[in-house]
Amino acid sequence: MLDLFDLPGTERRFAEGAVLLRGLALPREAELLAAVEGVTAVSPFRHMVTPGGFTMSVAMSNCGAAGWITDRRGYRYGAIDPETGNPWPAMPDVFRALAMNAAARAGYPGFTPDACLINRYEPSARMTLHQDKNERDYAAPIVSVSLGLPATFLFGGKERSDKTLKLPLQHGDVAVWGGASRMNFHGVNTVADGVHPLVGRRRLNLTFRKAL
Ligand code: MD3
Ligand code: FE
Repeated sequence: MLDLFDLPGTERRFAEGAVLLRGLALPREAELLAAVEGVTAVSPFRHMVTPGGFTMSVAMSNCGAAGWITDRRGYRYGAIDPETGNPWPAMPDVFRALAMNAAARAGYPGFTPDACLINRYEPSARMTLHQDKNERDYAAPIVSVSLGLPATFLFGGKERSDKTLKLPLQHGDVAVWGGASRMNFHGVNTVADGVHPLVGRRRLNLTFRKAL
């Protein structure tokens, strides 16, 4: 449902500590996409395996000092891309600048991300409800940037069984998750088929974290 609060340039605080900045990434869309291509040319997208043995439908890569990984041994952050054996690519300046600007607007002026997880959803991919618990410092917020195909984001509560708010996320939207919302369950509904004029047949999500 589109209303006045959902137009580009608006800011909506929809939960304690959670702020949605509609369209904040739009002025930098081309540079952001070029930076995703640069990172994933070095550390390609891959479908990781959960500790339970399931292959994720979302393909992932990382940049920054640390990257999020999962395999049969567990979930964790690491400095080395296990696929290449090399450090993750450096965080592009355009990534860091956007994340810091978004965090400052949302009330977190000192946020300096050291990890950026890049999620790629092709149509039919989804992310089931989970909490982000692998970061060392839960006082730091998480900043997320959505590019490409739209998706319905599910924002739950502190328990997996709590009811979820459905939030449509579009190309260019940025969200900041801190304070009381930092440990809420969240996920992404199955992405519907489509083609975005700039990004193609996929949704990209950048999540910036202070992991170390
Ligand atoms: C709310 N990614 O990578 S980003 C993830 O769209 C993840 O790819 C989703 O959840 C995506 O872990 C959602 C928005 C997000 C990220 C972290 C949160 C929302 C959050 C942490 C706490 C609460
Ligand atoms: Fe998450």
